[in-house]
Amino acid sequence: MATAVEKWVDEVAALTRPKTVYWCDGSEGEARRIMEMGMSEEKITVHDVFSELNQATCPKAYLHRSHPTDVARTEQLTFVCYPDRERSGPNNNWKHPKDAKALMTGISRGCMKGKTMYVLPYMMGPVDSPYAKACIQVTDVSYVAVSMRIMTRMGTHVLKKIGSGENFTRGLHSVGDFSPDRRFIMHFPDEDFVWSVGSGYGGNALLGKKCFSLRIASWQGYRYGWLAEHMVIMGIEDIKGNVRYITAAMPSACGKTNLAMLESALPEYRIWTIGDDIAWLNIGPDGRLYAINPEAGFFGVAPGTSMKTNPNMVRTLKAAKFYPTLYTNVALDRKTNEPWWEGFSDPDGKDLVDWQGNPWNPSLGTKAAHPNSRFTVSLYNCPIVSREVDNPLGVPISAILLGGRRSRLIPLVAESFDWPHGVFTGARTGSETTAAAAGKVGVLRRDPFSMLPFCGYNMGDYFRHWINIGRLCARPPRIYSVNWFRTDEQGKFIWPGFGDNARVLRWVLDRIDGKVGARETPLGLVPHVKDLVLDGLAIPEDRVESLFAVKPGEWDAELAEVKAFWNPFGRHIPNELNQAYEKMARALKA
Ligand code: SAT
Ligand code: MN
Repeated sequence: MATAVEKWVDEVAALTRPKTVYWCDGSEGEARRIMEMGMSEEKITVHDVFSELNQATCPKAYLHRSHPTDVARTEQLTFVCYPDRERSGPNNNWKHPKDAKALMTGISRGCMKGKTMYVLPYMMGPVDSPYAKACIQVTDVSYVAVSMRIMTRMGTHVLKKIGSGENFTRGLHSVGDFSPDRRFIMHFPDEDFVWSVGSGYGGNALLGKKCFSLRIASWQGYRYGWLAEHMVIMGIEDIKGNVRYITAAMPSACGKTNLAMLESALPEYRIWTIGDDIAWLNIGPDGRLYAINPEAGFFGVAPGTSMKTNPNMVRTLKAAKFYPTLYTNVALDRKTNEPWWEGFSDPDGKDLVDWQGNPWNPSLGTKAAHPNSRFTVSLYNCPIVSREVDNPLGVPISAILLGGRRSRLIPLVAESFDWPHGVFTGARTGSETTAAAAGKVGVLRRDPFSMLPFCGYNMGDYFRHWINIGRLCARPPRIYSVNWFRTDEQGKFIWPGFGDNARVLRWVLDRIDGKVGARETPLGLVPHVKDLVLDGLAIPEDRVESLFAVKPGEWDAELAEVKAFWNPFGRHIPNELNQAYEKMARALKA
């Protein structure tokens, strides 16, 4: 008798008509064969899907050039499909599941003709974790198949786990003809199903990532009492060997990866990385919140990554452990056959071609690497990977950081008065947009909990769910807002960021340990500057003070924007948030 997995794969093949159906076992030998195919038989426009990079200096590394119109997430083409429109909320594009399926069936008919359909069995989360989920994705692109091997725990063991049951998440992916007119990323949360056609880009195509582990999983979490979040998970070890764990939410391309593997400027602390993008948070038997990383790799932004900004990531990329490491849409030095991007090193003396393969030099005034160029590399390559990374129960969380990219208004760090106030802080967060999504860069938009593009249901209900989780936790973590991006009158960053962010983490731990006091502001509790360890930093004290300035006059527009953002959610916004809003507005006027 055919299993539910086999039946579904047959159904998909009957619709999409691939030349062959290939069931992946997740082994390295198989990945090598798929890479070979991507270097010989398959092309995207004029380029092979992969080309080999310098194996002496970049072991196991390959370059991928995407279709030039397919370089970032396309939020306008991303839908969640519930029978009831209100369920999806004003934060999502909506289609009725019936209409969405009719549309997708039309554009998927025969879309894999002449191609191989890869069947990928994978787990999101540590294989033996009660919180992990078994998934099956099909795809017609070698790049996606190999990326999924890096980003998830993939292998035949997952088929064994599913057995003849129906308890698995399905992902149907095809690049179609790459046409943006026939590109859709459709989510069916009630069926644990994602259907994506027309894009090979990370968040649109690696369906275990944003599509399942955030959009669909957030809906599962809402129903079953847990949280799926766009968060880093990291351990901070002090000089005595105590390790405390925190999570941190930040929008795409706002430094999550750099934070997750930060090299501490304070020698008495060291960091252990668990994840750089997604956290699943469950309430443990002791009433604390426990985090697992559903992923097994990093899909990080290349530009700006260097030995100075993120030495542990450079080491991760050079570690010759897990096969392979992929670079997507970076520039290439033809002299050395090494990848290159802005901020990595001096371009002088290199023979560079840009991300599309055209000769490039700085005088052209263009970017050599695409601003959203990426690397895909295993978590197990990371020299500071935490030994808890495969712990099936996850790690207990002491603090949650909520960040954004704000040149003004938002202080370097502020502690929330209590859990509901923390939820309010998350719900009012704004951030300046980045190249991680198609559209304009640098415009301020609300991005509550950095989840605006990823919350798979009505975000008002999501805020209420957050409030409830705090009630259900006997020992909830404290919540902090952070902002590394405040600028001065000249537009220069005031705070150095990167390894110096350890100074902020230290204050957070000192607060949790009751070692330091704080100053009350309308936004929350901020540090007395004397309590920040600033040795070795060449910033005058008044400049540090300016990171915490709350200038009431500046807040009128911000308050109005928060209201305007919340307004369409109507009765879904919990009362606690309206009360916290009024309280803050009053305090800012006083
Ligand atoms: O494109 S991804 O969604 O995978 C990465 C990101 O934008 O955070
Ligand atoms: Mn992300």
